[in-house]
Amino acid sequence: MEEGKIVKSIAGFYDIKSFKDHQIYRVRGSGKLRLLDMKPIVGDNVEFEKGELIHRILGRKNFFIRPKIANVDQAIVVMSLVEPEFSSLLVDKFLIIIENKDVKPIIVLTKKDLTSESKINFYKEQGYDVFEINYETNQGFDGLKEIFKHKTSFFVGQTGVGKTTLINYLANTNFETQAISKALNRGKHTTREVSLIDFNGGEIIDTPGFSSIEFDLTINELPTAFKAFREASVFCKYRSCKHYMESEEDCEVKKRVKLRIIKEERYSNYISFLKRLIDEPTKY
Ligand SMILES: Nc1nc2c(ncn2[C@@H]2O[C@H](COP(=O)(O)OP(=O)(O)O)[C@@H](O)[C@H]2O)c(=O)[nH]1
Ligand SMILES: [Mg+2]
Ligand SMILES: [Zn+2]
Repeated sequence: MEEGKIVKSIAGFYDIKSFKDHQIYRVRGSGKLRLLDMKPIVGDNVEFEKGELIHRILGRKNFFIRPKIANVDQAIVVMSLVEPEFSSLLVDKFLIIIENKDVKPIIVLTKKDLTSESKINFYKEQGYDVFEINYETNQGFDGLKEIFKHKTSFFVGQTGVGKTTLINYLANTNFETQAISKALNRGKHTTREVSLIDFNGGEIIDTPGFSSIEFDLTINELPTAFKAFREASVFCKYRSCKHYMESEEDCEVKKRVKLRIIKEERYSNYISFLKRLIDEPTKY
């Protein structure tokens, strides 16, 4: 028996990179695993037999439902300053999902060449690692390649923000970018094959065709999902404080919003997530 990491999943078969010889072996998922309702996913560390079967999935440190990936160290949240229009609500939606899983987020703001707008300080002030990149002037890239060292990273962001362009730039790959004009793409089959690519001593997870990640938070998780809220909520008077109702006195989150430690805009994004979960607890 050998151990390795699933780097690709193709219709019931898996490509596994052996920890021993670093070669790729194609194997099937075993029937036993199927009965256990444990489907191996890209990023899983597994016990396998060469050319045969996956026998066991080793412990997952985290996983995402859509795209299906496991054992992620960090998520690169890509957002354009323009085209498509910048949205702090969308960035916060990605951040709250990622931070709830204790995965480190890194924000990359693109299309600086098209605008004088800047959002770098907005996120720096909130304690994030953030890059605002300009391919025209080559500004904003300092230290960006280094963050990938020995880490498994994936990219998230809506279509058109420049995820593929960034991956190609960093990893010298040649994945197909998509001009915004959707008409050209109509009827075209878009691949959704998730795979791991070696990069800078770590791995980048390529998730083509995924423009979002599943909002899998419950209403009980939401109040402590943002790292900044999790830290504050320790000091809220009520243990299950949702940082929202009038009746929730001595709420540290509300206090920190007043003191501008937590940004007003972040708080109102939080309230809108909360309200949607209250209205439709099962469906975001
Ligand atoms: N002007 C400008 N265009 C960009 C930038 N990044 C990406 N693009 C363009 O935006 C479009 C979408 O990029 P793509 O990488 O396919 O976005 P994805 O859907 O997030 O993978 C393409 O036409 C890219 O050439 C940027 O920083 N500045
Ligand atoms: Mg793309
Ligand atoms: Zn509170």
